[in-house]
Amino acid sequence: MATEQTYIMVKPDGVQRGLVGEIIKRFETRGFQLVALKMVHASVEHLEEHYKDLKGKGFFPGLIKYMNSGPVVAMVWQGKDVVKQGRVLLGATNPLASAPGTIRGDFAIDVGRNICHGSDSVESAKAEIALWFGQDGTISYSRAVDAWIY
Ligand code: FUP
Repeated sequence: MATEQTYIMVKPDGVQRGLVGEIIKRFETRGFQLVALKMVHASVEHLEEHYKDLKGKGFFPGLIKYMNSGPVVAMVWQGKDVVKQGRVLLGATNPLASAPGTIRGDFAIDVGRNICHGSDSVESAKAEIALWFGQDGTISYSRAVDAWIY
């Protein structure tokens, strides 16, 4: 059983545009397992910690304001190579490079309104899961369907 985990988040524009179910569906139907989920209106401090690597970038204040503008859906997905595969499902950050068939390629045209976030490495996934779900943790459960996925 693959136990790699990634942090996936539907951003405020994804929630407002009614894309939560669509994004969950793409991870579920690919075969990944949902092991944590919550809706949260994150504080500025929490979002500054999440995006601390981008502090100093010109778009940082706007990014924090946008992310703080409404609730997000925070999730942890588990499965084989889920960190890299999650990024593939999301599509490229640059809208000009996000291919049709990916979430961003199908639903976003502006880098500042790109509807979803996914961890970019196993290390950052661990840090992001701890930041967003540290107090709650994730759920461990078996699925009969995994025998058909792996
Ligand atoms: P990603 O890992 O795909 O979320 O991309 P980054 O970590 O490089 O950027 C985080 C977020 O910053 C992006 F989702 C959108 C925002 N951003 C901008 O608003 N403008 C930019 O030029 C680059 C990123």
